[in-house]
Amino acid sequence: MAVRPHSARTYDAVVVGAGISGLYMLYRLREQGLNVLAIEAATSVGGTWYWNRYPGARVDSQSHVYQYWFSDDLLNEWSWPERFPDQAVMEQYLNHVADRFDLRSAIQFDTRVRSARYDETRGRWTIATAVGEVFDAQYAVFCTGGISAPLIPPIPGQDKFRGPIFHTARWPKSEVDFSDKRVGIIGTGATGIQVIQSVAPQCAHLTVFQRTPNYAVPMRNTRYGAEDMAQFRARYPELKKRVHGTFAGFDYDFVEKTFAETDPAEREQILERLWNDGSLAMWIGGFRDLFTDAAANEEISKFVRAKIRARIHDPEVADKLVPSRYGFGTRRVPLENGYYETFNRANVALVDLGAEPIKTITADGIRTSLQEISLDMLILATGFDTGTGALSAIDVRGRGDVSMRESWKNGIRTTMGLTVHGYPNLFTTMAPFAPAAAFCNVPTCLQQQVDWISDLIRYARSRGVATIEPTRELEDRWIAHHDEVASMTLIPRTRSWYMGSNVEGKRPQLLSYIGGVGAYRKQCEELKASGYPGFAMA
Ligand code: NA7
Repeated sequence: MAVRPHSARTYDAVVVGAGISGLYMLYRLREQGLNVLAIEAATSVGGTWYWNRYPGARVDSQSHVYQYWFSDDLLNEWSWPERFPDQAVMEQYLNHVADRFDLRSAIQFDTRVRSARYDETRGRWTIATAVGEVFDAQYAVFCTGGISAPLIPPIPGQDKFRGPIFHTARWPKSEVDFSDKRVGIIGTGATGIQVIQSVAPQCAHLTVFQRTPNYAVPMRNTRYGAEDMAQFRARYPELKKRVHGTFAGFDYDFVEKTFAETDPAEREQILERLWNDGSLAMWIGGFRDLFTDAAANEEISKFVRAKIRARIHDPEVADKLVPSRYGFGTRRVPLENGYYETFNRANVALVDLGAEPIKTITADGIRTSLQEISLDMLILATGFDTGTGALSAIDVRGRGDVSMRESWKNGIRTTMGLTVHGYPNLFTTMAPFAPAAAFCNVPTCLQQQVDWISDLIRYARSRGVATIEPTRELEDRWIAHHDEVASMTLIPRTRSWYMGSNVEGKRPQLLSYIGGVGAYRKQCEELKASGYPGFAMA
């Protein structure tokens, strides 16, 4: 007979992670009377906004939608200083939430979860940490983030380099001094762009190592005062509903007509308007056929390419920086502040890794196939093992001792990114096949996912149900639907973290659901309203 593990601390639920979704999950589960512990690897709350403290880190969503909606008091008392706040403000906000709702007392910090095993006889999870602590819980809820497992590129020689090497997602808390330093940055994604434009004016010399150029859109940031906040507060009741119904969880949505249906003069007008908005609306608030019609996508790409080219002085540098091999918006569109002008500076050099790949890191810098570049400091803005990385770092075993990480090597499986067949009473947020990070203003999706999971747990408990598990049929149906929607778009044609193709050996598969936040939510709500068909409850 299975017994409760020796010396285990017992909870109704263990939540792993204290970022945006972990904090909210803790709040919701505690609200319904559960005894909950949250376990967090960091020394404090914040998740993404705790770890990513590199220079220039800033949110690409407008602050008035990048927030929690569950408390009117919180909405009324918190004032955003800017349209696009920086990391420090985001971290302050999440700390404020943790304190305001007394969440910290239920979080064990500095603790990394190593394994989670389902005990079929008892219908409970045994969760063990890296230092051997053991927790026993009915529900295991993984709020481990979709963009949280940093990717260290397999470039040889990293141990030989004499200077410091920083990954942007493991940036030190103490200030890094760039003055008099020759800095190298590998990576030009959303993170690389922010760190490049911030470090260039502070250092002696910067070399940017670019594998793939990106289409970035100017961020038009503004300061907010009391009047702006009063206007937003008046709109909050409407906004909190609106964000759940749009394509990408923002307050804006696609324009009505497709690019193909719009005449050329009007297209130009719309594109200029979107460009001048200085936000992600240029991408997910414009023409919907950007994602599905190669001809429309090419025309919009041409518009963006011309905007970028006009800002770069040296035509040869422009040839390297302007993307030509894939369409605008088929990988994440970063926002930037003077990124392209950075390459007009005398102290900045661009190395095109397509023409001269990195051979090795040496004691003094980086050797490409054509040259040796001397560096004092190296920054890796090389991204993440997205979607699965954080979950696969934990040895999760469900019914029959089946390892999630092993079975996912043959193809990822989830039911709507919220639960997994074979893993009863296990829930996930920001996992593959829900509309997370790639196509969603993250807090919108995370709050919807947390609410749905919390409602399901409430439903089960109110009926005396001990275990909840999606059926294989429901999961198959969801995966088929997810794949079908993905195949109707241009996204799978481009190599990016969206497809997991930034990780060597990872099977390409669109990680985020692209059917739209509103459509996804509707399907979740229908399941809930009809008593969760497709879920085995015992
Ligand atoms: P991304 O978008 O995955 O960008 C990583 C960058 O690092 C990208 O330019 C990569 O080139 C480059 N990279 C990765 N590995 C290598 C190697 N081995 N050699 C050279 N260059 C490399 O990560 P970010 O952190 O910028 O952003 C992730 C998300 O976080 C972002 O989209 C936001 O939603 C928040 P590649 O493009 O793969 O050729």
